[in-house]
Amino acid sequence: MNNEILDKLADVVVKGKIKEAKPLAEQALAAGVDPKVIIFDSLSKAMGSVGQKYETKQYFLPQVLLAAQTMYQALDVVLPKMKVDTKAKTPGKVVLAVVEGDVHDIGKNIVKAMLTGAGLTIFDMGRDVPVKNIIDKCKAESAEVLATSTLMTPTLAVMKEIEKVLKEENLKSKIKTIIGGGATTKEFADQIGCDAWAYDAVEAVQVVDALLAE
Ligand code: B12
Repeated sequence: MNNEILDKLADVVVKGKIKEAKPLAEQALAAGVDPKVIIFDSLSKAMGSVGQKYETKQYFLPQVLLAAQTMYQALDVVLPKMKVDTKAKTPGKVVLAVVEGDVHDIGKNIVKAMLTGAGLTIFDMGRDVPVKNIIDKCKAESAEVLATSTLMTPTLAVMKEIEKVLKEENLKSKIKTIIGGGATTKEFADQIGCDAWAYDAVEAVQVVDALLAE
């Protein structure tokens, strides 16, 4: 029964049936499905198949955009209900942003919800954020962690630039950095001198907590 709702919800996202997303997400919650299961086993998987359809040219940008909007309709009801089991052991301030040149923000917003749920203070700068604004915010808030994401290969260069500026301004000892998003890897994070990398929003909570404890 629950699997049926989750499959239906995924199908609604893939097909961009925007009006059906909220009621179905509410139905899943009412049936007692864990919000994390809805997000990771249904919604995120659906976006994965949307991505595949885009790659194989079955879908074009308008369909991808509609799917993203449909996912956001569901996230609107699911994210506020999410309970995070791992509470951060150390309190801390985290600046979060999608780097300049990239507008993909669904994953970043899931990360934000998880980190907030873990009890951390998040300064969400949104998407397509210039390096200078990110660095200024870190300084203004005396943030302990800077978390950035990108889903696109060309904008990986911006992450490298962020590390360069942090080094030039002698901020590396004050601010720990973590990156994530489909275009990033642990190897890339190591290569540019980033402190950490996380695969998904669940791992992000554990890794940020570990960074704060250092
Ligand atoms: C939805 C989508 C869009 C939507 C975005 C809507 C929005 N508000 O986000 C729209 C239609 C706007 C879009 C536009 C474009 N897109 Co697009 N898009 C996608 C798609 C299908 C899904 C992304 C998604 O939301 N996934 C679901 C979320 C939940 O997953 P996620 O973001 O990966 O997040 C998880 C983890 O990565 C991680 N994570 C995420 N953020 C962070 C942050 C931190 C700090 C940490 C630790 C972890 C973390 O945790 C998250 C949850 O567990 C992907 C395909 C794919 N396979 O990813 C292509 C994809 C990312 N897009 C792509 C491209 C090329 C574009 C365009 C350039 C297309 C164009 N020609 O205009 C534009 C980009 C414009 C720009 N300047 O940014 C390419 C990128 C290729 C590359 N490697 O460079 C992809 C991979 C598709 C493809 N195969 O070609 N896109």
